[in-house]
Amino acid sequence: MTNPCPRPLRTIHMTNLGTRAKGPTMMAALAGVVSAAVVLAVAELIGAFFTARATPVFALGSTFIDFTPSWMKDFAIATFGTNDKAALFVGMGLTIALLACVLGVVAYRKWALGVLGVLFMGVVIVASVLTRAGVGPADAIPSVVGTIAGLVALRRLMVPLWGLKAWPEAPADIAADVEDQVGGIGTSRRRFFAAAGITAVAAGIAATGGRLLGAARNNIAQAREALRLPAPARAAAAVPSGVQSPVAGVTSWLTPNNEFYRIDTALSVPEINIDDWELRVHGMVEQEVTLTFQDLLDADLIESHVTLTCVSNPVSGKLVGNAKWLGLPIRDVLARAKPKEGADMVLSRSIDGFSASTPLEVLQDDRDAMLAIGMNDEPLPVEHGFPVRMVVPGLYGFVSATKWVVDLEVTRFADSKAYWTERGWSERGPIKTMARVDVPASFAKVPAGKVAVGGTAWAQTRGITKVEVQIDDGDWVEATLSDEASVITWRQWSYEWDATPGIHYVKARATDGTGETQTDKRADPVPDGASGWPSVMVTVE
Ligand SMILES: Nc1nc2c(c(=O)[nH]1)N[C@H]1C(S)=C(S)[C@@H](COP(=O)(O)O)O[C@H]1N2
Ligand SMILES: [Mo]
Repeated sequence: MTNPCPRPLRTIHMTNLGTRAKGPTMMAALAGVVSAAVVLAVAELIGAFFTARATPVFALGSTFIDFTPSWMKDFAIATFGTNDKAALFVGMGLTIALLACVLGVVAYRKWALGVLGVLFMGVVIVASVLTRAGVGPADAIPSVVGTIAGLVALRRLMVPLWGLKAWPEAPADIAADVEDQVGGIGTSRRRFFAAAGITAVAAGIAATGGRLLGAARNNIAQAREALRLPAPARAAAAVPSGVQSPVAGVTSWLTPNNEFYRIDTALSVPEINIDDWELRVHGMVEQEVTLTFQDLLDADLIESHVTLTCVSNPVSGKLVGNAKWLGLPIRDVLARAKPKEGADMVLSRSIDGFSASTPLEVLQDDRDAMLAIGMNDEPLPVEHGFPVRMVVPGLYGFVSATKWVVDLEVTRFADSKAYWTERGWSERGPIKTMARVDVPASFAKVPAGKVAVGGTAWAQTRGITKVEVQIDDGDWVEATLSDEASVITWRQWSYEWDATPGIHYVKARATDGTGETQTDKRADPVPDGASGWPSVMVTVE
């Protein structure tokens, strides 16, 4: 007996009608996400043969950073701290996934429109790659190939989905052979999920492979390990034995490389082969000069302890560190280039597009501004600018300490603006006199009686001549200064506090070599550095 409408068919048909809108749409969205993963993974794989900055993930991330308003950057740094880059990648990943979902659904409903959408995304990716500094037109290849691969993947995933769509809308077929159709829809689903799964795994393998291959090919870490630094023509002045505060817990006077703060706009650390590195000195000069890394190795290098400070460092902050640098005095390079009359600034550029404006005279005076290749007796760590960076005593890093430096343009403040100046920060950045209380830590609980207080203070190029401590609203009392190595390094201090039970505030302030005492006027880091007295709350029990 043939039943014109067997129950299994109705059930399946109804189920399918119910999920027709939702099921395939969700699957189309998934197809979009998998295809986006293919775009990025294939670009990553092929990108292994190009500069790391040519991969879409880093290019998009960097473009995003460039367009982020500074309040949002400040918010991100305040909220996520040094995880701000991780937060950016997560945010970017979610945005890309969302867009990919939409594109998947669009492609499912109207293939041509989906293709247009994917191509548009491809153009956006290529544009963001090509606007990175130091990339050539060929660096678009990974993104272009990635986009094509993504389109192919999307097409392959759509075919079984369209099969699904056709089923409920093809009653003639159903009537013809119910069993087959039931098998058909199951096969379509299975085919889709199998294809999606295989594609996702392949994308994962391609991305991982790309990473490994890229790392192996550009083995900058290995080149760095193999590099032997020359002895300096002028060694660093001997460091007095008493530079370290006797108070346990005060920051180490010499900051180890792996504890040195790191601030930069680079999402992927630029990878520069020492054989490829060149520094061009040009602009308002009598004589253009080009230096190779070998030129630096062969030159008369100097060694000097210099404390670097970030303009973004809040009062009591940790974005400051002290290291021994080895490098070529920039004044020697400028002496060869012979700046022309009227020039008052050097715009230094890194390979990744960062730039800093440094007053010309600061690079010519005797403060030992240098093109550094060594940090604490090692080649520069990659994230601190390998192979060459600038180190300029007395100025915040954003206007002086260009890492991965490749270009010095002698110019005028009136004619050129540096990276952060274009984003609302000042064009010059002398370091403000600042004291920091390291011990006791903020919110510490200490027993009543003698409590060791200590910290550090800096006023590079002026030096620290006095640090005072104030408990609550008491009198300012002079702390004991540790030995001074030089006016361009920080200076530590200590103080013995007779602590009574209760909640207390320990404040500090420094006086620099010009006799000026650190201002109590609170200022935010923007535009030219934070000011105010550090204050630590301590519970004495
Ligand atoms: N190429 C490049 N150099 C850069 C930066 C950057 O973003 N890119 N940041 C500057 C800033 S703001 C500071 S404070 C110092 C920090 O140097 P460090 O990371 O070695 O501590 O580097 C400077 N040099
Ligand atoms: Mo900075």
